[in-house]
Amino acid sequence: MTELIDPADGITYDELALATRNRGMPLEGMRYDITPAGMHYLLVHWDIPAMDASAWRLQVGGNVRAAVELTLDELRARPARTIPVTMECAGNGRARLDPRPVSQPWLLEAIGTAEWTGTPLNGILNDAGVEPGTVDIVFTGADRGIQGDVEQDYQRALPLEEAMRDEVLLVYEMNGRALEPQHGFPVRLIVPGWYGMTSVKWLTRIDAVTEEFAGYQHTHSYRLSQNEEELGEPVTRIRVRALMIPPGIPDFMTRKRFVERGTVPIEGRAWCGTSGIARVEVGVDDDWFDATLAKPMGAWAWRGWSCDWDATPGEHLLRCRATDEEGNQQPLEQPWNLHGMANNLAQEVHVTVR
Ligand SMILES: Nc1nc2c(c(=O)[nH]1)N[C@H]1C(S)=C(S)[C@@H](COP(=O)(O)O)O[C@H]1N2
Ligand SMILES: [Mo]
Repeated sequence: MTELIDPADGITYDELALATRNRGMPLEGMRYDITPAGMHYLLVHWDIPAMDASAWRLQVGGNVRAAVELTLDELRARPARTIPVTMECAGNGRARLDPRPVSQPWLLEAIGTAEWTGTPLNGILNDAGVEPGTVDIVFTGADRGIQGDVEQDYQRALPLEEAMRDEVLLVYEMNGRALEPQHGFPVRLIVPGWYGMTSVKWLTRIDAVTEEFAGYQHTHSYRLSQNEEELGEPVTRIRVRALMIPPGIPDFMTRKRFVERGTVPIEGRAWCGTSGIARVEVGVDDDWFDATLAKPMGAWAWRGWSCDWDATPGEHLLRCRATDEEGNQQPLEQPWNLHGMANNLAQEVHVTVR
């Protein structure tokens, strides 16, 4: 059962405990093309497992011609690729829902862009020889815990054709350094374009399976459902979203913003897991105008945008919304689903101009 809370009742102790373990990226971190590792958002369902790099082995098996076992040195000796990837947690924005599903109470900060270095998964799958009849590739992490009364290893799967994409990597470096413990040391999966739950950390096993994987993190979680009875569509790729760096200076307690009248530069980032960014608009109260898009940093990374705002004294509501190349646009009204997933409501920033 997903517990739902009236926002008027405030944040619960359980949510606070999750929020203090799982940090968000302060939005001013969007000033960096590549998020410093210590600023990248973090989501750990249970505990960070103890990993010993010299004892670590990756087992590749299931419906394959020849099972493969790799040490860290063997993995690192394989062809390497480095790509910038924007990752977002599927629960980003959950804390604004009414009623609110009790889970990690993200506002907007469950994002980050790192340069990930690793070896393409398809090379390893080809070495093992995925047999006909394979439907899904299942990834197992070393962490174990209980969710919804079910004790489980952290497991997520990808359809075979998604797993074979060239940009799906088994990574051992983030921003040019060995992964930190909380980000999946020694090796994690990175699936560009998909919400973060797919990028399994502390990877230990990869299995080819002949039936659609029905683990807890697929059937009970990461679904877009309206109630407990409905299974709902699975959560897959990241929906289009833009965020701005809140301008001016904040109030410590309320985070409300204060700027001086005149020209105020506004900048931010926009990203989408299914296509490119076609447009970013900035809203001042109810007037919307186009921002200028910066050059893309890569197919899987966020894109910078900026504009100037002629700020007039008084209270203003700033918003931004992106549109992707397929015409999908962020909503201005809050949609709702039971687990608070794949939310991409346009950001709202309240500013006082002095
Ligand atoms: N093994 C394992 N992998 C995991 C998780 C986890 O709890 N255990 N959390 C997932 C979720 S929900 C997200 S959003 C991303 C977060 O990656 P990060 O903490 O490196 O930002 O990791 C994913 N991979
Ligand atoms: Mo997540």
